[in-house]
Parts: sequence; structure tokens; C-alpha cells
Amino acid sequence: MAVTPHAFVWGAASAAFQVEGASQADGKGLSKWDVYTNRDRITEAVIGKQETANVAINAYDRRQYLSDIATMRDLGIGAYRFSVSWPRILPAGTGAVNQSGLDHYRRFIDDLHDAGIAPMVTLYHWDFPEELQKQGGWHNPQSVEWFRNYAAIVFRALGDRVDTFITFNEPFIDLYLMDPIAENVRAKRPIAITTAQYGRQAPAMHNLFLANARAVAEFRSLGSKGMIGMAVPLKPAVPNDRSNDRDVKAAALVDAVLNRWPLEAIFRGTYPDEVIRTFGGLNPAFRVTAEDLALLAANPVDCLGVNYYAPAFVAHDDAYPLGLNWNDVNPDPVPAFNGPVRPEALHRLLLDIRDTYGNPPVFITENGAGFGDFDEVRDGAVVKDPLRTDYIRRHAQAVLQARGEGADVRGYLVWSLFDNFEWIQGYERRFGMVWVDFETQERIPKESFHAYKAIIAADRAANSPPRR
Ligand code: GBH
Repeated sequence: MAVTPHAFVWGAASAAFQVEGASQADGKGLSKWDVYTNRDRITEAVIGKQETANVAINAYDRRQYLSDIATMRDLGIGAYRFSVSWPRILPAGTGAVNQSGLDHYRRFIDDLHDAGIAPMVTLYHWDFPEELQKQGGWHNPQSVEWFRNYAAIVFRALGDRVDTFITFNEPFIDLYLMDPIAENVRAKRPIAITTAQYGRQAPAMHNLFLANARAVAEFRSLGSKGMIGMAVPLKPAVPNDRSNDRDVKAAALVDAVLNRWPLEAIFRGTYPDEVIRTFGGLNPAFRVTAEDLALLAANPVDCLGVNYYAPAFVAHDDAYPLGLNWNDVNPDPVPAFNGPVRPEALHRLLLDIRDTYGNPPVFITENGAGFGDFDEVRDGAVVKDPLRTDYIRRHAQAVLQARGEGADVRGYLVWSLFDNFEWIQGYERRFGMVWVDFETQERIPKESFHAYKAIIAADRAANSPPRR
């Protein structure tokens, strides 16, 4: 008997810090990223000019976002992934709740529902409350309780109108890429991350996984409807030179650290041996008890968010932490910002998840391309982005193919609908299907917008029962 697959949703994704602006409005507290950008001037160290997300693309403003929701309707998406800002809801991270923050998200979610769009809510997309960052952030063992408390407040306030919660976005990028760079910028050192920093971040990562388990437990104890998962950055690791033994070994370690660590943590409550050994060797404070792992094992996620951009072409290089260059090799003639364009690696990855982790429900919570330099405004109004258009077409196809082969993929969400604030690269890197003029907030759909709209419409025509 044929198995009827679950419904499939097309969508787009964003994050509070990258789009909202209104960084001090209505009682919002500061996040570590407000400080990284305004005080430490992190973008200046990376792209040579100071940029902040104080205004971003103005998405906190209801007039603005209602017009943006109209654009979503035009596109035809059925789901919108966004994050809620922890310090907007709890200005000091713990303690007093800022009711206007919760009201904002409640209204926004209702406005999405009115447009027929399902909200997918990320609790934490890197904007850690600065008040708690001063107390060590994820390094402080109390961070587990800080996050559980915040998650419980969000579940209580929004849980009746949200189908899917994502606890964390890309823990590894937050803790092993952005925070170490921020630390180096603040200390006015070269920004290159060191092996010692990799060692120091391990206990923080462990606290974050414990926090995830506590939040999942909280979600269940509240009897919440819907699903809860984590969005992890997955990068199938390939040795840059297959005949080079050191590249082969480096790729295996990258796979353990980037991919298997979060997957095993959230599905099985185990950590790869290489992770325990490597980080334990660098940092004796990285101690993982049987009790900790039992907590993880008792609270697996319901679904997996896959943030996929590219495979990692891994080269052994002593200039990188642990000798692992997993981010800077890109043999493509026109290099995309987030790595080599390989849709076939996404297809393979989805089949591997199907086979290795018991075919869990999967959402592609992010996929997209930062070919910023190739966005071309023509005739003042038409924005050509052929490379992004091609990227989205081929990746959407790869996802549908994996789904056809039995991978339980429930949705595909493009990063991103609009150009926005791209972290340490500021506004220099554009990922949107809609062009944004950052001075005027004018929005112009790009070629990729029209292409994605056609993909969605064609899929709907093929899969909806004939009307009579
Ligand atoms: C995702 O991160 C994020 O979830 C999202 O917020 C972001 O906008 C999107 O990707 C697009 O980048 O290596 O430091 O020189 C993916 C991780 C972070 C990988 C930035 C590429 C390049 C900057 N990406 N990184 S760096």
C-alpha cells in the first residue's frame, strides 16, 4: 500500500536581529549583537565599515510588515519562519516580562494567520540578552535555566497559535564562528579563530544542548500542540583533496563536530567520541556526565530543521583551529558567499538523515544564496539574479526528489524573502528574493522571486485535487 506523505509547505525564513530594527523600541533590552555592532563595531573589522541592525529592514513596524505580508501572499508561501527576540520579551533576559514585546509577536502571528500563512517560530537566533551575556552567556551553567524560563514564557504566550517551534538556530555558528570573532574584535586581535577558542566554547555548546532538552521537556509538560525542533547548519564534509590523508582526516573530524554533534545530541542524547576526545583534550572543563546525556536522551526533538547552503570542502591547514579549514575552500568559478553550489549534496544529505536517524520529520529551515555582487538593478526596477534563481530551482528540485524517495521532508523555506542584515558582513551580502533599498526601505522583487512563485504555483497545481 502506498504511504501518503505528509503535506509539504513552501516558505521563507528570517531572524529578528537581521530584519526587525527598532533596537530600543517599546522596552526592548540589548542583545549581545546590539553590542557587537554598535560598541565593538564588528562589521568594521570585517568589511571595513561600521554597520548596525538598529533599523535593519524595519520589520518591527506594523505598517511595514503588513505590506511585507502582502508580498508573502503574492509569492504564495504557506509558512514564514522568523525568530522572536529574547531581550524584546525579557529585557534583562530573566525577571520582568515586557508585555509589549509579547503583544507585538502575538499581533504579527495573527496577521500572518489572516493571510493564510503558518508561523514557524525560532526562540533563539543568536541575539542573546546582553545582561546575561555579561554573566558569561552560554558559558554560565545557569544559562540552561535562563533559556528554559524564557522558552516557557513564549510557549505560554504564543503556543496556542504556533504549529512549529524551533528552539535554536545553528548553535555551532553562534558559538564557534560568530562569538569567537566578536571576542577577537573586542580584544583588537586578528579575527582568526584559534584552537584554544574552540576548546573554550565546548562547555558553552554543552549548556546550550542541555537548555534545548529542558525547553523540549517544558514544551511537553505544557501539553503543547504542534512540533518542536532545532535548526542545525549541516555541511556534508568532503576532503578537498581525496588523495591527501590529512584532508581526509580533517573532513572526518569536521563531520563529527559540525554535523554529528548536534544530530546525535538532539535525537539520541549522545556525543560523538571525537567531540568528547578532541574538546576534552583542549579543555578539561568540558565534562559531559551520564546524567547530562540521560537528560538529552529523554527529550529528543520532534523534527529537524536543516539549514543547508553548501557542502564543506575541507582542507587541513594549520592556520585554522584544529587545522580545520571547513569554510574557505570554494572551487566554483563564481563563488557563492555560503560555499560551493551542490544541490546533489542536499539530496544525499536528506537520504542520509532518513537512514541514520529514523526518518524524522524534516524542514529545510534555510536554503539560499548570497550572490550579492551579481544582483543587478536594470531599468530602475527589474533585479536580475540568475545565479540565485538557478540555485533555488535546483535545490527545491533536490528536496522534492529526496521526498519522492521517502525522506519525510515537510517543507522548504528559502533564506531569505528580503535582503537583510548579514551579521559580520553587514548589508554587504544580499540573500533576498526581494531587493531592499536600505536607505528608503523600498522593496523590489527579483527574478528569483518570480521563479520561486512559479515553483510554488506549479507544485500546487500538480498536487491539489482537480476542482469542479
Ligand atoms: C545562516 O548561517 C544563518 O542562520 C542566517 O542568519 C544567515 O543570514 C544565513 O545563514 C546566510 O549566511 O565564515 O564568518 O566569513 C549560515 C552560516 C554564516 C555561513 C556566515 C557563512 C560566512 C561568514 N553562515 N558565514 S564567515
